[in-house]
Amino acid sequence: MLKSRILLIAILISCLTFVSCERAQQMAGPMAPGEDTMDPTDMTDPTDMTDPTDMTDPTDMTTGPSVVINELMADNDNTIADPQGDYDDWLELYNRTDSAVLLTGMYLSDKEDNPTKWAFPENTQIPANGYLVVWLDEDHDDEEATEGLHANFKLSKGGEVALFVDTDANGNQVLDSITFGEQETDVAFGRLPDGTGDFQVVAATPGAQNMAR
Ligand SMILES: [Ca+2]
Ligand SMILES: [Ca+2]
Ligand SMILES: [Ca+2]
Repeated sequence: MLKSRILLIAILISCLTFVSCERAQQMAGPMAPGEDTMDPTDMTDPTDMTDPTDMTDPTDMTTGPSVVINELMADNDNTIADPQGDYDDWLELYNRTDSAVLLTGMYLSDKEDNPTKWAFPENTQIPANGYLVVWLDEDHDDEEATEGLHANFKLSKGGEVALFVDTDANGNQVLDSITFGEQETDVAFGRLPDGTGDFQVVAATPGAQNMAR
């Protein structure tokens, strides 16, 4: 009688140990190659596993800037109006990460010799995996233009450069730049796919996922 009780207890303990080991393995989950095991957001955000950009090229998410220039239009005639109703040049940024990024202390410019031409207003944020459109219309001082972000330069239809710049103790750091040639009216130029692809002619999608034209 005592022997069978001891045996029963032994079986129970081994069962419990087995179950808790299984649990621990399940909770750890399968690791994608190259995934950062120390990143707490990977553990808490279940969407990480279904995001195709994470699966196809995880290295792009951990190297290079968090936010990149994603799309631009240098000659907007009737594609999209700004909040004041004007058809102006625009540029779209894309946040490649699963966290919101604060753009305080960062700049946009169209001049390599003046990379800090336009500063993002304090506390400007770009949401996780989100987009931010800046109107390049020189309406930065326009008292009517309170809605939307308005930079102090435009883009040339004939082609030029757009820079996205950060500043730190070492000076200015160009996070991303795109040099583009002559642009067609109402034709957007952007990365395909978002955030990582090469710039090419795309369907205009300001503030949304880039799409083939
Ligand atoms: Ca223009
Ligand atoms: Ca405007
Ligand atoms: Ca877009």
